[in-house]
Amino acid sequence: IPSPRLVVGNWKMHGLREQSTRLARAVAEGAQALPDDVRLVLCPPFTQLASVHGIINAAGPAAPLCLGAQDCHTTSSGPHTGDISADMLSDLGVQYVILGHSERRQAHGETDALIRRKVEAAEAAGLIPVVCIGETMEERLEGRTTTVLATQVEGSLTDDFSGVLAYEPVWAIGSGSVPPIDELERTLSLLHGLLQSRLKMDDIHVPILYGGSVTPAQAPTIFSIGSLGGVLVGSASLEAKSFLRIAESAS
Ligand code: G2H
Repeated sequence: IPSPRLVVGNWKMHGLREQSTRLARAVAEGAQALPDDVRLVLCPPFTQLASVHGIINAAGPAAPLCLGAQDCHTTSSGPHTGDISADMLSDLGVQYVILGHSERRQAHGETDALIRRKVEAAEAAGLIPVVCIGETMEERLEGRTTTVLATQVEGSLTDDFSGVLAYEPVWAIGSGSVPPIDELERTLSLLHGLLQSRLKMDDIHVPILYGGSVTPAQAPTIFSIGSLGGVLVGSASLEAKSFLRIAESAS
């Protein structure tokens, strides 16, 4: 079992000040009781990063809490209206950044090549990229899952990638259904193999997370896969109790 296991909360575009503060405080309080081998990463929208950072700081260095963002630009500064760079995130105390989420691939036309440039920017700024990949329902039904994942691993990672890979089947996101556990197990070993052939390093340390409709009820089954590095949680991370229950089953 990879240690620590990561439980990443992707808040997406949710949370005004009061709600975000309340959520982060409740998670920080509950996190004190978590075992040592679990690490929580809170990824609020850009606007709430500073206040969530304050709450994580107040919890103290022993708390298993980190701050993450949901995207970054490919360059460190410049004439890019509305964009946020990895350096700006790092300057705010951010440690992780989600890149290539399927919602960005779909709504913003993000390609593997663009995501790879974002990964390079994140790495240069000292952030840990959490790169999302996953097949759509159409691709799955056509039996193209392996090819799609291989293309995404090939195109969106750097040669010496040492961040985190998140497998998020697009059809499972926000749908309430997760892949059958034996299928998920097979996909994880496929991904381990793809990483071995993609990365130009002898020693590969890339935790693989699962994301897509992770709930407290399903978490124990998902975490029963020994090689799983953690989970990426969307809607269930918006409620402290459910997020913490998921984290409890990671150990
Ligand atoms: C997948 C996941 C978090 P949810 O997007 O990245 O969201 O858990 O709501 O399916």
